[in-house]
Formats: sequence, C-alpha cells, structure tokens
Amino acid sequence: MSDKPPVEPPGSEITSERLYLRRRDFLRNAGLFTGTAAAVAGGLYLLTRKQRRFMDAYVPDAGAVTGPVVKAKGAFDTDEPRTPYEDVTTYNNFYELGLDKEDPARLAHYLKPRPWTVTVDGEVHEPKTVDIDQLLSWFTMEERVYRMRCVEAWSMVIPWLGFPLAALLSRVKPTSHARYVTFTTLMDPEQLPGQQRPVLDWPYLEGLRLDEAMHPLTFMAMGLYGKQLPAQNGAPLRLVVPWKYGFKGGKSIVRISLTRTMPLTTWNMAAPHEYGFYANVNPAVTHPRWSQATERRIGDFERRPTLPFNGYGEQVAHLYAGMDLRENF
Ligand SMILES: Nc1nc2c(c(=O)[nH]1)N[C@H]1C(S)=C(S)[C@@H](COP(=O)(O)O)O[C@H]1N2
Ligand SMILES: [Mo]
Repeated sequence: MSDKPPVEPPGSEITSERLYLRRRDFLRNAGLFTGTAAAVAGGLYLLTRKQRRFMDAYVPDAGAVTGPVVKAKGAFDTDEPRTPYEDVTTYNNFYELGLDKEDPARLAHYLKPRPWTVTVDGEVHEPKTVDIDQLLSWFTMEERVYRMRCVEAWSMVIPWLGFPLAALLSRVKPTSHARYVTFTTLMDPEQLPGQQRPVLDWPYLEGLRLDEAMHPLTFMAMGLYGKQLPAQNGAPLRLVVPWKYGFKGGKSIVRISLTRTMPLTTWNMAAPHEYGFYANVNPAVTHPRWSQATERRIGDFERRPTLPFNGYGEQVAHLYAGMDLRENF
C-alpha cells in the first residue's frame, strides 16, 4: 500500500451540496419551497410520482424479485420518509464504477448481475458455491426500511429487499472456530472499469465479527423499492449493516468467508487512521478531517444530529459492552 498515492476519502460534501441545491430548486420550481407543512407533504407526493415514472423507465427489466415478499413493517423498520428512488439510484459510492456520485449509475451497464455465482466458505461445515438465483430461492424476501449513514456525513432512508445474513450463515453451519466474516466484491476490470486504476486495493473487502454478522439487523440486499437491485447499488447481492458507516456494506459480493482472525478491509488498509474495522456510526468520534456530530439527510435543508449506532443502539450496543469505542472506531 505504501507506494500508492494518498487515497482521497470516499467522495466529498461538494456533490451532496449540488444535490441539495437541485432538490431545493425542484421544490422552488414546484412553488413549494416556502409553503406550509402540507405543501411540503404535497411536494414529497409529487416526487414519489416522479420517482415512479423514472423507476419504470430506468430499470426496465426489474420486475418483482422471485418468490414471496414479506412487506409487513418489521420491528427494526424506520417510518421516517424514504429517500426518493432517483436519489438512491443516482447518488452512489461505488468506486469500481467511478469516483463521482453520478458515475455508478452512468457506468452501471458494464456490470452484468447474471449469471452470478456466490461462494460461502472458510470455517463452515457445509461450504457452498451457488448460482445467485438458487441462493435467492432459499429465502423469503423481506422488506427492511433502514437508515444509511455514509462516513462522509450524508444519509438516506432506503427500503431494501433481501434476507438476514444469519439465515445464510446458519445454512452453511459455522464451525466453532469461526469468529469473523469477510465479504469480497467481484474482481473483474471489464465489468468494474474502476478496477483498472489502483484507487483502492481491489477487490473491495469488508468484514464483520461473527456476532455482528449474525445480528438480526444485518441484511443481504437483493433489491430496493420492491425491484431488483440496480447495478450501481451493488447488484445482485450487497451487504447492509445499518448501525455502521455505509462503507461496511460491500457491493456486488461473490464470496463470503468465515475466518478465525480479523480480516483486512479495504478502507482500513487504505487509511487506517481514518477508517477503523468496526466503523460503528459514532457522533462522538471525529473523523480526522471532519466532524461526525451531524449529517445531511439527502433532500433535507437542515443538518440533523447523528445518533450513536445510527439510532440502532438499543438493538446493538450490547455487542460492544466493555469495549473502548474510541480505540475500536
Ligand atoms: N464494492 C464497493 N462497495 C461499496 C463501496 C464501493 O466503493 N465499492 N462504497 C461504499 C460506501 S462508501 C457507501 S456509503 C455505500 C453506498 O451505497 P449506495 O450507493 O447503495 O447508497 O456503499 C459501500 N459499498
Ligand atoms: Mo460511504
């Protein structure tokens, strides 16, 4: 790593500023910017209609995900307003598809989510290499509406479709030695042209402790907004860990390995003083170059306070009992 050029943080506030201004312009053009709460609610309704048309045009083959879908509001769902589909699918971090927020949607067509094979191996009794559609057929798809907080201090609310990682891990039966889980993104510079340049040490690697991986909030997403996952969001399979910074959620995963030792993870290797292994959302631990105390919810005007564990502390704080969360950031 040491002979590589210094790595920039994943993106910048500048782009989100632009998006914020665009949203404000939209509302102003719609005559709603200075309106009442009712008018703002009306604006959200218009946006939703607009998103729906965009969605139908944008993901023409995205029919329903195979199999039954559980849509009931789960115990962990937030009922905060959902970030519009257009923003969720056009404001992305996926460095293998470019460094600007708009790049992944623009370059999404390079990535072919079928055929696709996923390997689950390592410290398990029943390692498996399966076709993605076979894997899909093992689970009932659930909808989970989660907050997502990027380490760059912006956030979204996203309705994911997928299954708990615990369901997959139970199937392969972890051995008593398994303590960590590694997630590996596809390595293919033709499908992920950003891998032609050594911006990061490819493939993108992420990891969790096994108890974090088995937590019921930890989710494997195959869709969002009831449709198949767009490539820019990590098709066909991506990790979602809602109490951690967004970079923990590795995209376009081909391998899930259980290990005895803590795995190397991409951002931690690139900038160990800035991105820790745990990366739990923590307003009290400042990034060396910016505060994590507040965040901008995409589409909002005002910043809002960032919550410890991104608001999931009641569910997950016990996982870190007795740990110094400043040291283990
Ligand atoms: N393979 C891969 N996964 C990745 C990234 C990436 O660059 N490459 N970016 C991460 C970051 S920084 C964030 S915030 C989320 C963004 O997910 P979204 O674009 O679906 O909102 O993906 C994460 N997963
Ligand atoms: Mo991020």
